[in-house]
Amino acid sequence: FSWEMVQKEKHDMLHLLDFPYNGETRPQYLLGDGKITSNMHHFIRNHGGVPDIDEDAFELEIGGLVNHPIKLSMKDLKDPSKFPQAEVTVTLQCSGTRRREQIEVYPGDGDELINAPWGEGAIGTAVYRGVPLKKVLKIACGGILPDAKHLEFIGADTYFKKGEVFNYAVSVPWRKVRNNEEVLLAWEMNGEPLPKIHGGPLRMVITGYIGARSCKWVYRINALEEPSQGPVQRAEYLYYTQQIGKQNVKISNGFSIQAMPVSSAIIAPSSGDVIIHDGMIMLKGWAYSGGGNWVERVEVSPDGGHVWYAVPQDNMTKKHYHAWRLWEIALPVDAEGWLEFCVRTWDSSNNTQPTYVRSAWNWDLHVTSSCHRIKLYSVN
Ligand code: MTE
Ligand code: MO
Repeated sequence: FSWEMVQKEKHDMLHLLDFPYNGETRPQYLLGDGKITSNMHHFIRNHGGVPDIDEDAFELEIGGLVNHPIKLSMKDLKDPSKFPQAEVTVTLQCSGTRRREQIEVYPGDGDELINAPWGEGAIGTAVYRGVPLKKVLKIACGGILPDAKHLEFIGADTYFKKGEVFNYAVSVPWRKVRNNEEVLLAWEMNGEPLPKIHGGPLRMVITGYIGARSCKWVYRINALEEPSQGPVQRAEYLYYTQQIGKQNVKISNGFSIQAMPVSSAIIAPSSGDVIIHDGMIMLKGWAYSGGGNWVERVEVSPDGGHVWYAVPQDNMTKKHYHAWRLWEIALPVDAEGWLEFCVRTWDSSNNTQPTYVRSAWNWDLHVTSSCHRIKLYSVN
C-alpha cells in the first residue's frame, strides 16, 4: 500500500504521519454536508500498513468459546436470507482527539506513533451497513459459551513493537455486543463499499466506544474469558491517574478505555483568527457523547467560561444515540481584543466536561474531554 494510493483515495487531509498513514479531517469538512463526513475526508488512524485483501477469497473465522466455530465468506455475510442487515449512523472518535491540548500541558512519552498530536478532527460520522455481530454469533455459531466474557477482534494488518510483529488485536466485553444490535460487522460506508483504508472489505463498528475498538480488516473473532492479550489491548489505550508519569508508569496502573465520554469542540473560527464584526460572532462545532448517551445541550461562553449561552436546539442537528450533533450560534460580543471562547456539553446522563485541560491530563494523553478553548481577536 503506497502513499500515492492515499493521495489518490484521499486528498486535502491534515497529514499527521506518512507511515503508518494517519490523517486528520480538515475543519471545513467536519462541518460539511449535514451530519455526515464524506469518505474522502473522514479521518484515518492506522498502526501499520493497509492490507490489500481480495474480497472473493476473504474469510471471516469465528472461534474460541462459541458453540460452533465457523468460517464465513463475504458472500455469506452479505446474504440477507442468512443474516438480517442493518444500517447505523455512527460517530467514530479516536481517543487521541484534541491530544494537542494535553501535549501543551506536558507531552508524556512523546511517542508520535502511539501519541499522535491530533487536533479536533480525529472524529467523523458515517452511515455503516452490515450485519449485527450479535446476530452472526447467534445464527452462525449457535451462541457463545457461558464462560466467554470478551470478544476479540484481529485485523489483517501488522505492526512492529519492541522488535516483534503483531496483528492489530483488541477486545470489547461480550455484554456490549449482547446488549447492542447496532454493533456491526460492516462492509459499506456512506453507501459505498467500505474503502480499503477504512478497513475494507470488513470492519467492526462499535458504537459509543473509542475508535480503537472498531477493528479494521477484521478476519478473526474469538470469544474469550479474558480481554485480548494483544499489545494494543494490553498496553495501549489505557487511562492513567495523574500521579502516573515516567517514573512509575506500568500497564497494571492503567485501566482500559472503552466508552467515550461527552466532549465537544469549536471548529470555526480557528483559534488565533481576527474577527471584524458588528456585535455578533458566529461559532460552529461538534458535540458528542459515547456509551449510548446522546447530546442534550451545548453551551458556549465568550469570556473564558463566566457567562454561558445555550445553543438553541434548532441550531443543532438532531439528537442521536450514536452520532454527534453539529451546532452553531451567533454570540453577542461587545469586548475588543483577545477573548477566550469555550464550549461545554451535557449528555443524556447529565454528564458534562472538565473545565480545564489540566484536569483531563493523563500520561498517554487520551480522551481530552475538557472544555475546548480558543482565542479570537475581536474588532467591534
Ligand atoms: N483496526 C486495525 N486493524 N488497525 C488499526 O490500526 N486503528 C484503530 C481503529 N481500528 C486500527 C483499527 C483506531 S485507533 C481508530 S481511531 C479507528 O480504527 C479509526 O478508524 P478510521 O481509520 O476508519 O477512521
Ligand atoms: Mo484511535
